[in-house]
Amino acid sequence: MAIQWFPGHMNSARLKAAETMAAIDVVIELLDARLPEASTNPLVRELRLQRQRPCLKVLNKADLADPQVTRAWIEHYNRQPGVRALALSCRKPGDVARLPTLCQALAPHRNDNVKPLRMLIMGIPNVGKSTLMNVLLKRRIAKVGDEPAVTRSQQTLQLDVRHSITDTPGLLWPKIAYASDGLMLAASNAIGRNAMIDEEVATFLAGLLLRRYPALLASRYGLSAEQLAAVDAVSVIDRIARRRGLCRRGGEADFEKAAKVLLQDYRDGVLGRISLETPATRDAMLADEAAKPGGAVGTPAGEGGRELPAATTTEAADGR
Ligand SMILES: Nc1nc2c(ncn2[C@@H]2O[C@H](COP(=O)(O)OP(=O)(O)OP(=O)(O)O)[C@@H](O)[C@H]2O)c(=O)[nH]1
Ligand SMILES: [Mg+2]
Repeated sequence: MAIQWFPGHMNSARLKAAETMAAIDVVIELLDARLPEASTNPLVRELRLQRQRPCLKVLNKADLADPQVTRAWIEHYNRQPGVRALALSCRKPGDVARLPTLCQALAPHRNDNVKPLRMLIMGIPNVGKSTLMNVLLKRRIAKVGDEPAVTRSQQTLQLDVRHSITDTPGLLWPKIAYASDGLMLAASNAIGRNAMIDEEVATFLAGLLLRRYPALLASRYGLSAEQLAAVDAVSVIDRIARRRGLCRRGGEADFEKAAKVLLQDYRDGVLGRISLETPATRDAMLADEAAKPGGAVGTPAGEGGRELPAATTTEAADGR
């Protein structure tokens, strides 16, 4: 089942963001470092290109992502003309504090009290936009929470006389083109609970972990490498249920509860540092999709294309 979630408040948030875009200087596009392309909202790109606003791509939650893969993503993005990217974690306030300077480089004309730099934070739900704003402000002004759609309206605050920052509600888009993107977004808690089926999302996640991070699965759930080598995604969840004593009446494994355990463990980062996609897996997915009968011709990972004002960039892939 294709995952889609575009509740009414997102449509009004999109219209409001389009309006605000006229009165800001730089977009801080927050992506999830564990799934940078799947968490890239085409609406954000469309809105900022309409107004020709420069953009800093920030791969947030880098503390949860595989550092080697994050490094590959940063190199990948920074190779593209007009794209500036860095990775960070809101858990490291020192890294976040560098953002105004990096944004300033993208809009060098906005650099005094008369023309303060106006930054707009945009991104998918639950990616850490409000947390980022609170860290920059060094105050808990915006409400945050580990669920999608916590912020429902825009809020602009003055960082100091030279900088203002606007937090926006998380935005998805009306049609997520690739099923695996919907599943990655759902696994990472960017999709409303009613728009997904935990068991389906957890089965996708288990399959991905089995292929890419079997050692992390083995150590978290006390399964041997041999056991894992012989099972599929569904049986991984079954085994988690049995290891954790999650049973229904009659002794049958409680698949639903075990699915929730796996999803929560991934979201909390207790499995270890995991990236759901790499530049190479992204390209392979797009090639597969394009080869399907009637399949869309995929754009390669990243946006490519336009020249934007040059900025100094830093590559803090570790994010811890
Ligand atoms: N591990 C980790 N967690 C983070 C980071 N940044 C934010 N979070 C957590 O992510 C969750 C969502 O944060 P919010 O700031 O509410 O996210 P948001 O993008 O404003 O979400 P919406 O308002 O729903 O669109 C919270 O539980 C934060 O503590 C980070 O860099 N690392
Ligand atoms: Mg928020």
